[in-house]
Amino acid sequence: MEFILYEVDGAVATITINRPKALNALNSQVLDELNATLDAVDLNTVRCLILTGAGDKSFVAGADIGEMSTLTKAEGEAFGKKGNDVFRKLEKFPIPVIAAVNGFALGGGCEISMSCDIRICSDNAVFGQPEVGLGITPGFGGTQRLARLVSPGMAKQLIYTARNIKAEEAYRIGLVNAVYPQEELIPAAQKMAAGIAAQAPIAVRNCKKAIDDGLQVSIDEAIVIEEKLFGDCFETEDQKAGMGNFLAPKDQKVKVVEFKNC
Ligand code: DAK
Repeated sequence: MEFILYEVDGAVATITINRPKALNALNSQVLDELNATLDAVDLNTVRCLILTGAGDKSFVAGADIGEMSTLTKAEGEAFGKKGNDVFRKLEKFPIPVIAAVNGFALGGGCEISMSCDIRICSDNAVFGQPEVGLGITPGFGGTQRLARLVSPGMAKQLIYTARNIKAEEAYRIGLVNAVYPQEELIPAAQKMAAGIAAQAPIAVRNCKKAIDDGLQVSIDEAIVIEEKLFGDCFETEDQKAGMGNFLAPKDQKVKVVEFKNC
């Protein structure tokens, strides 16, 4: 891999988009490598994923404008599909994905962060959808995910004006969950990921699925989705271990249940 770094530390894996000379802009090769990296994640051991960018200036400064500038209509569509397929894979990834946004998250950069379950950022982070200034609409789901994450009115304002916002404003409108000094961002992401990885993995996956699938349907249908995924947990050893530990006599309880992911 030329542009993707992949590291595993216990049950937490980190994917770093590593193209700092172009501020980690997404070209076709980055998208292909990201796709292959996601396919190769060992879901038997990895329970939470962190996505970040190399360096301390940029998470992802968007789709590669140089590559895009010469695309024909058909090539533009193919590029859009490639990106959307990877972003959707990330969004539907069975385990939680935390975006650790370490600088610019513009255009496709903002969009890829919104395909993750949780966003935290450094204090120098800048978010924005500048596409209308380039003569295009957001193409990797920005119009859809931003409106769902913040509000339609706020998303429309940001997208129509192409205005970039800093970390504090992103926090205020609910686009990110927390802001950290740059050097504390990755440790904070790792701590959060480890906290997630320590929980019963099947239950965590089912929570992700329940929230994501439930948001697409009516509340009545969503509750049925939750019921099903709740029920599924009762077939697992982890449910027996978790509840067994709660019910065990005080002197036999363990502080941390070691969930086996089965
Ligand atoms: N693409 C390619 N190269 C980029 C880049 C990008 N998006 N962003 C930065 N770079 C490169 C610069 O060209 C420069 O390269 P060299 O000149 O050194 O070779 C290097 O990174 C450093 O950038 P700067 O010199 O510009 O650094 P500054 O600190 O001065 O400025 C900046 C940082 C982030 C404010 C600035 O680089 C900037 O404005 N970058 C562009 C940000 C942007 O507009 N991003 C949105 C791109 S549009 C689609 C699907 C999706 C999309 C489109 C279509 N379809 C469905 C077909 C997505 C579109 C986008 O993401």
